[in-house]
Order: sequence, then C-alpha cells, then structure tokens
Amino acid sequence: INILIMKDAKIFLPELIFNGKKLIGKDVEKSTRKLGDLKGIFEDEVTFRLMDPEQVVYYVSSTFPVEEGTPGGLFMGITYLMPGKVGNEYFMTKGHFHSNIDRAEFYWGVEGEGMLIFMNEKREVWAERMYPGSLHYIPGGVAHRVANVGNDMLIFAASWPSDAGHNYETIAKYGFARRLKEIDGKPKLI
Ligand code: S6P
Ligand code: ZN
Repeated sequence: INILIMKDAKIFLPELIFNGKKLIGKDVEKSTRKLGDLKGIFEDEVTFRLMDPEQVVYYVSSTFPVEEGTPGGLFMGITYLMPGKVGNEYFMTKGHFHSNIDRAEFYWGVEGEGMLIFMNEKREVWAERMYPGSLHYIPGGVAHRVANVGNDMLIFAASWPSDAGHNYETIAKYGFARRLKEIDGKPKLI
C-alpha cells in the first residue's frame, strides 16, 4: 500500500557540464594569469622584460560548490595553458604547495602535450608527461606545476579538496629545484 502512494523521487539535470573541453554552469569562475603576473618565475629575465606583460599565459575555469576552507568538499578546475617559451623555458603555471600541506590532488590531461613537475619538501624534483587521458595523482606534501611542451594549447583538469588552500609564497621565494627547458628540441629538467 505504501508503495502505491509513494511519490517518485525527483530527477534533475546536472548543474554543471564538462563537455570534454569546457566547464559550463552558472557558478563557473574564470581567472587569468598574464605574463606580467608571472614575474620572477622564469630564469631569463632579460627576454622576459622584452615580452608583452599583457600576453595571457593561462586561464582557469573552476567550480567551488562549497566555501573555500570547508573540510570534506571538492573543487574542480580546467586550466588552459598557452604554448610559448621565455628564452628556452616553457610557459608554465606558477606552481604551489597546498596551505594544508598534506592535501592531495588529481590532475588529468585533456588536450595537448604537457609536463607535470613535482617537488617534495626535501626539494626533490620529478616529472610526468601529460597528454590527453593521462591521469596524475599528486600526493600531499608535493608542490606541483605544469609546463606546456607542445605547439598547441594544453588543457588539463584538476580536482582538489576544498580545504587544501594554495601556498604560492614558498615557490615564489625559492622556486622549484629544477627548471624545464627545451634543450636540443627536447624538454629537460635541469
Ligand atoms: C588548484 C589546481 C589548478 C591550478 C591551476 C593554475 O589547486 O592545482 O586549478 O590552480 O592549474 O596553477 P597555479 O599553480 O597558478 O594555481
Ligand atoms: Zn594544487
């Protein structure tokens, strides 16, 4: 009898769409990093100063379903990183540790060719190639940065805990222990 009078549970359309390339929805926030915002991260400062500070290096579309800092939630973002170099160093993201340093993150390749560079607290550096379909687990305690090593735009997605936070200061001050440069036409971590 109960079953007969029970109403159907509601079925909704998703609030967000990730169509393989784009994150679409009402609460998607976009942030942009221009060359001028990346002062100090590239080694060749002479070349850097000759380049247009208004040139967009990357932008990120993100969704924050809960307030930043909430324990137990998740965020997601798609990064669009342009091809290019400053001297022989590839265009790359700022890179960061998480403020809550033990928080992990997933990155995955969507389009283009990249290199995900990791550095632990002992400043040991390693990297993984990023390409469409590649999936990367970034453990807690490990700083992460992505470089575009191809000739086209690199698109990758990320999902991280809502209480991870971003510590950009450590990388801004001390950098990564190695730089990803194009040497004889190939990416090398030197
Ligand atoms: C956030 C996640 C990505 C990056 C984005 C830009 O935790 O790792 O969305 O924010 O790739 O990199 P960065 O180092 O400038 O934040
Ligand atoms: Zn992160």
